[in-house]
Order: sequence, then structure tokens, then C-alpha cells
Amino acid sequence: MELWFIEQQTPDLGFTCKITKTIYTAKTKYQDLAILETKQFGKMLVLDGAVQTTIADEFCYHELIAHVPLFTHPNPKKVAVIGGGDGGVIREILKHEEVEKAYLVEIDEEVIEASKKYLPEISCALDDKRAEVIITDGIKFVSENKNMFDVIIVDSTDPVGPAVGLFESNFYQAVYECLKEDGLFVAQTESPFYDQDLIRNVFHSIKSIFPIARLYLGFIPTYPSGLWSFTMGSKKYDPLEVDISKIKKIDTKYYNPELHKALFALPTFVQKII
Ligand code: AG3
Repeated sequence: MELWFIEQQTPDLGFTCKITKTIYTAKTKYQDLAILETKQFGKMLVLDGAVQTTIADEFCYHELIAHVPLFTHPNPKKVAVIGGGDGGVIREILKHEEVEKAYLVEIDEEVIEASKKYLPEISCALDDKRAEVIITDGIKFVSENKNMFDVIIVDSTDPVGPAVGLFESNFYQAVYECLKEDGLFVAQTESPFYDQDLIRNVFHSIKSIFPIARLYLGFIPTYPSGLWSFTMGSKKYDPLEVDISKIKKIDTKYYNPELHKALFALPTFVQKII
């Protein structure tokens, strides 16, 4: 018998793929969690019915959300990830030798435990000496720590359930205060096809708090529409002014120095959103 997983991406559209095995399911304190074996993308992490990451395309998302901010900041030593319990962003961050410490601030410990057990390809860096896991609410964490980080990366789920507050203006204000005086941050901000109001609101909130606000795009095959946005707020460094000839060589499959600025070149319909 064939089994098919369906994510209802919009009320009128589904994304479906054949699954060969249900590896693990749990109802955690915060959400429904599933790890599935898919034929097309390999193992897949699903939270509340939404695809979070798959072995085949996780590099697209994790490299884009990590290397663009880390190569925009000239010397990122202390970095925090809000959300991102699978550990993929931490793995990418630790490819940067100058990073002394990367904190994973995740509300749902069970996401970390399941990823460590079933997705070692993604979670492998969580046991690194430079990584530290903190189980708490990201909003509480950034509000309680001031002037602490060079870079903050918000790797959240969609703006429903536990992640709603991570798309609000007072959270971005707390992120501003949690960053050092030349710090910068990036958040994943959903699909320019389906989430235009959200992207516009987030961009304008960030622009009213940070001197520099920039939107960039990447392609992530398993996310709604495939086209995905990331929004950066920066106190000092502009990603468009990076000297790309100075970008250090690291092992990547998506990110490269030529892309660094090109990612910020937006299609006309996306320019119009913001
Ligand atoms: N976080 C963003 C996932 C958003 C996907 N949305 C959806 N499938 N509807 C991914 C976490 C990976 N570390």
C-alpha cells in the first residue's frame, strides 16, 4: 500500500510526497512532531503538519539563514539561534572559525531530542564544545539579555502556535537590545507568494527599529511555493557593502560569495511587497 503525506500549504493547496516509513511521532508540550522517511527527500521533520526540513534540501535553508548574516558581520564571536531545535543552523554557524560560542535557544526540548536521535546529519553539531543549548522561550531569552550577541538568527516555525510572538514588533525591539552595538539579525519570513502581508509588516517593523533593513530570497523546494524570504535588521553592517573578495572559503552547497549580494536582488513583485 502506498502512503502519502500531505501538508496543506494554503486552504486551497497541498504538498504531498510518498512516505516509506513513519520513523517517530510525538505530541510534545507545544506541538505535534513527526519524523517521516520520504522517497523523494529522505527523512523529513514535520511540526504541526508543516514541513520543517528534509535531508535532501535542508542545506538550502540552513546555509542561507546562517552564512548571509555571518559573512555580513566582520567578526561574529557570539551568536544565538532562536528556535532551530533540529540543529541545522548551529551546524552551519560552527563552520565559521571566529565564532566562539553559538547558543541554541529552543522552547521545545523534544524537537532537539528527536533530531539528535533520528536526524544526526542535521543535529550533529549540537554536541560541539562551542554549542550550548538553552531550553526556554526565545522571547523571554532576548528580553532578559542585553547587549550580548554579534548575530542573532531566528529560525522559527510559521507564525501560528508557539511562534506567533517571534513575528511581532516588540520581539524585534528586544532583539535590537539583545545585540551588541554593531550587531545584526536575520529571521525566516515565509513565502513571497503566500505571505505578502506578513513580509510587509515584518519588514516595516524591522525598518522602524534598525538603521538597516534588507530582504533576501532563496529557493527551498519543500517549503510553500519554493521561494522563501529572510529579513535582516542590522545596526551597522550592510550586506550589500560586504567586500566579497574577503569572504573565507567554507564548505557549502548553496551559499557562495557571488551569491552574497545577488540574493538581495528582488523580483519586481517582491520589491513591490516592501
Ligand atoms: N523553519 C521554517 C519552516 C517553515 C516551513 N513552513 C511550512 N512548511 N509551511 C525551519 C526549521 C529548520 N531548521
